[in-house]
Amino acid sequence: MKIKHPVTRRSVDARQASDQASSQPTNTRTFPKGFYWGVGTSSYQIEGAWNENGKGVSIWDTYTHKPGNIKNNDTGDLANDHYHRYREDVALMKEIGVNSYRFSIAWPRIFPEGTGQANPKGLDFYSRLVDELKAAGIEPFATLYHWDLPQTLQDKYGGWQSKDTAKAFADYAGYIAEHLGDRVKHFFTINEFRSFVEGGYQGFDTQVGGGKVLHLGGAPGLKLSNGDLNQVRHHAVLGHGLAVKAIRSRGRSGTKVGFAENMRIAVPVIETPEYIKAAERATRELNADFTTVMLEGRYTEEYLKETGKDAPKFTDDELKTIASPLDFVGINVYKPNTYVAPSDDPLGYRHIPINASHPKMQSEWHVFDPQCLYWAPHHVQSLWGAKSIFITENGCAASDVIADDGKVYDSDRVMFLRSYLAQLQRATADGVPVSGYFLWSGQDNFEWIYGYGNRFGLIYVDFKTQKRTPKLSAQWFREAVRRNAVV
Ligand code: PNW
Repeated sequence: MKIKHPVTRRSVDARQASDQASSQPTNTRTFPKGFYWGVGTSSYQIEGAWNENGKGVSIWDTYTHKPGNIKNNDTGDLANDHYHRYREDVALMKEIGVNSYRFSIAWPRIFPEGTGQANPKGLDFYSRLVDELKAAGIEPFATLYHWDLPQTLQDKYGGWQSKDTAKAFADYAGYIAEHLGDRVKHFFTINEFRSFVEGGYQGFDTQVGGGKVLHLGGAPGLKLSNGDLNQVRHHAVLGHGLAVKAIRSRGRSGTKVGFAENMRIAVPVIETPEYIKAAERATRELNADFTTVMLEGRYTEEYLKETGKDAPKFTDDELKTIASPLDFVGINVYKPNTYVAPSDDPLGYRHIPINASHPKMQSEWHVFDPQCLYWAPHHVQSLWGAKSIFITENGCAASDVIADDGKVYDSDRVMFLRSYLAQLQRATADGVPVSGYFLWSGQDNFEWIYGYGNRFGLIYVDFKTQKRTPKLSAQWFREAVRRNAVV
């Protein structure tokens, strides 16, 4: 209901102010000064050039070349041809206005055999990319492992089944810090421990037509027992810790390092202190194998009890290495993993089922709830006292098409970003130290076992012609970045 006021000089001023407000909202949700706004990609998903200029074969080259592993038998052989088009891609990012970019380095481009002789042409590509970014005013954030392990290390050691792979990873990480550390100040060691370990070393079976069962997951396509899988988890976090140490000793003094994990997120059903405590406890236990051990230097009692005879074998020294001090914590946040309520049992929480009608984004795993982007960084601060947190991935797939006017109207992605980012802003307003946000993804790309069907980009890519078309969401994101606020 509108309330009428007598027209006085004062209310006229007020009316003018409110007219302005309607065209330019004044209650925008502003992010902290110096906030990093970026987009993310990974080497195998965009680069292509899988066998050019001395690059070694990666486990994803091997895996995608085997028919039946990937939807439509898509491969990353060419992908977005970013290896040759990186200048155009940096220019497109500059147009969106981002001040940072999270990309990953393909280990087999640098060390074709995983260890030993470096390939100077591999390093040269990333060096040129970094120069191009810096010239465009975009801060480079490099991920060292986004799943494309050199095939040689798979053949020789069984990949992450062996500590030798963790050691080789640290050598490679130190080499990169030494050679790019003059211009790259931020490194993420490993991307999504859980995804590549569980997908690649155990995977899952799925029924296909004619009673046939298909084994899916990702490279290297193994099917290990639970005990062996837990040992792989341990070697992955050990690799992270060894890499942190190598980066500290071989990088520059200002070099900063952390990890990027898709931690499981428990959301309190109701925001009361009891529910929030329950959600924190659940988040700590649900991530016992990766985030918790990296930030606490111990496996929780509950994890060791639950895994029993399948628990990983480890030493105290290894735990110390795994929990090497970090400069920031990176988390990939897409969905809540569970809703929880307080409980009287010793764990202090219970899971609430997610209703079958709960809204989802296009990916069948993608439960929609913006609250997770509030609670994830909140838990990381309250559980582990993190001083700096990056949202290393957030975004969604959508059924994007080129409209008759040549544009891409991804209204659902705009809705997704607006509502998720509003919750992230709420966290920063509450004092949660979030330093930056990387939207997944800068462009549509090779979405692992789903091939090119699942489009996550701000920029639409026609994979036949390599034509790039910024979507409506790119326009929306540009405005958010420009105002440093959710609009
Ligand atoms: C991440 N889930 O994977 C990866 O880091 C990216 O390479 C990938 O393209 C992106 O997210 C989109 O999928 C995920 O089931 C895989 O919740 C699975 C889940 C989340 C992220």
